[in-house]
Amino acid sequence: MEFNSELYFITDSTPYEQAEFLFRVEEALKGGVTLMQLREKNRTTREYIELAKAVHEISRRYNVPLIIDDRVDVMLASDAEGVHLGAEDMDLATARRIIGKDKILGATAKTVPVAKAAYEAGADYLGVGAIFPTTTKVKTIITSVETLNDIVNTVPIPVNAIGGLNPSNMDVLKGVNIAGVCAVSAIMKADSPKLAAENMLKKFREIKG
Ligand code: TZP
Ligand code: MG
Repeated sequence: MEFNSELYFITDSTPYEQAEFLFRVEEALKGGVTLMQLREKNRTTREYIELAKAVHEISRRYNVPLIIDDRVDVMLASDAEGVHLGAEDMDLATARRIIGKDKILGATAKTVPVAKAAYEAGADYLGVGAIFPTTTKVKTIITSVETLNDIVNTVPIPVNAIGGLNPSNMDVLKGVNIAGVCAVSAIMKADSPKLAAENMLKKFREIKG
């Protein structure tokens, strides 16, 4: 499936009531998010699927593909457009076999060998980071811009930078041929997720020249 990862918004519903969360998701979509991921770490399977269906109802109205973090079953159950898998999730080749060739398969990579292996196992895009320290709850390490650049120059699939990114620090990515940037807090926690998304996309397009 075709997708544009220029502005990849990753959600964090933890601080919000569901209505507020869904409102923020829709505002972000109005602001120009091109790809989004539902990322839930503390829900039951049933809750994760229900939330995925609710989010998918909104994202499809904006023609923005919805990626589900960690869980192939939740992706299939909500008919979302893709799934994002890391080192502790289902292996990519198995996931590809289950989801078929039309769904989007994303992977996390922090090193060149992992990036190469993910591409070879069938990943459609890579998320690389954290570029900056992040306040979002995540098990991660810092990935240098140099490693990001090496990964971009090694794999032929789109690569997105992630981790602590916002319009005021994205200049470090200038000259690196990334497909896009990912953001959780810069959009999710903004006073206006719509404005935050607009500013982030504008800044990304500026640094891409
Ligand atoms: N993977 C690496 S950093 C990160 C993930 C999921 C979190 C990014 O969140 P934020 O708030 O944009 O720093
Ligand atoms: Mg994961």
